Amino acid sequence: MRRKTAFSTKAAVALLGAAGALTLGLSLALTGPGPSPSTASSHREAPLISEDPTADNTDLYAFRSPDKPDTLTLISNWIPGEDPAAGPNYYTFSNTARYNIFIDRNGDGRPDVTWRFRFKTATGPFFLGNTVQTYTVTRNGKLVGTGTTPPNNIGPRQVPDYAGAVSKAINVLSDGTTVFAGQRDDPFFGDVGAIFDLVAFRKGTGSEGGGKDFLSGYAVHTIALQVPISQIDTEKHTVGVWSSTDRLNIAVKGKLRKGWTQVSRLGNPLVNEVIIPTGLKDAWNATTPAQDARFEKYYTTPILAAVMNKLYKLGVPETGRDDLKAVLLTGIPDVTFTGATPADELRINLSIPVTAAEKISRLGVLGGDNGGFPNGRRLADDVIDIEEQAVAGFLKGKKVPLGDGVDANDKAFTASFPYLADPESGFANTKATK
Ligand SMILES: [Ca+2]
Ligand SMILES: [Ca+2]
Ligand SMILES: [Ca+2]
Repeated sequence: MRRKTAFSTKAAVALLGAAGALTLGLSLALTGPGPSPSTASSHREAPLISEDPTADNTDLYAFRSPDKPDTLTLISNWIPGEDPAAGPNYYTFSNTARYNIFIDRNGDGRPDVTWRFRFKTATGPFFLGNTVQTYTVTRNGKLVGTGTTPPNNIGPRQVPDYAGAVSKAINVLSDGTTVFAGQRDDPFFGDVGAIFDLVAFRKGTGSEGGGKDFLSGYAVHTIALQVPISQIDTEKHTVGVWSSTDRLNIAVKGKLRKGWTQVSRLGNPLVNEVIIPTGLKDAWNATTPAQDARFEKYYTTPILAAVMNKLYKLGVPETGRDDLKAVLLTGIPDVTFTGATPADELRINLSIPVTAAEKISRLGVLGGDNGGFPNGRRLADDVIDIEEQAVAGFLKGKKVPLGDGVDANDKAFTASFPYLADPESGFANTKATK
């Protein structure tokens, strides 16, 4: 689902008319330039990766840790739409993939720090799949530690103390980085159900609540890192982050490729869904940020802007969108700018302090809160609303209160690493209505 994001949004925008009286939704899925419903469901943002969910990045977060502001927390999630009750072979990381998290410190779109994870699963008991996995972590090719995931939250008989199992799974690598890997509640939130019903007429939808969180009750697999800022800081203080997944010896367009091939990547949320045309989505997943110049025109002439105008006559600027290029490819001037090289990275200025709790805006920089997206991304940042409003021209002075009506995650985040909520238990089966 995702966003790379949660739902492939190509989707979806719920609009609240400027006057506040009329609520509308729209689905790009049924319009000319967007993907067709058959090639993109609510859980997959590009045709190829939709067939390989364990390699599918869903969301990436980067923020100064509120309880330890001298560290940067990086959270990368994989495997969209995990139903915690889906046994007996429950969701786990793939044992045949490489999971990567990158930091670019000099703005060239190439990694300067790379953490790489490989997982192993022992055979499970009885007829059940084993959800406890061991893993190795390398940093720039050198082994920096090993770890064990907690089990998935299958139910109280298998895992009586889930929070305790999670605490035990947190450990510190030899490079000083704190690490956690395992199942968590999906922190992404959005009203995908209404969006894909074409016309989202839920009462109050828009940027004023009233939406239904499609991702409620679903889990993801998380890799979380907490890195001392002193290790990665730079003169300009801004670094760029992205994550990716590689597969070994796979066929690409019917041809066997020897060695590792990147099959998924994620920097800023929703880029592959909203910005990249359907025919190029698989190619985008296979390229690196250093190669993003080839996609620049889709940022400066966004398809979504044209669709907003076609359906709702909003007068959104359709061309010359240097504002979107800055936010997503080179950084915001004087805040997260990293140079002329266009690269889809989640940029964060490490000198900007953690926002005080009472001043946090879910709209981040658009809400006057520079501690949030697109200066990094916090778990509670409402990136659907932010990106819809940004595409509509917020940074060019055209402020339309767009949103999907879901303003927060279904579960509260925790106050310490890894911050994500426990997944619902499979036994609780929260999505069943009877
Ligand atoms: Ca670099
Ligand atoms: Ca959730
Ligand atoms: Ca929202």
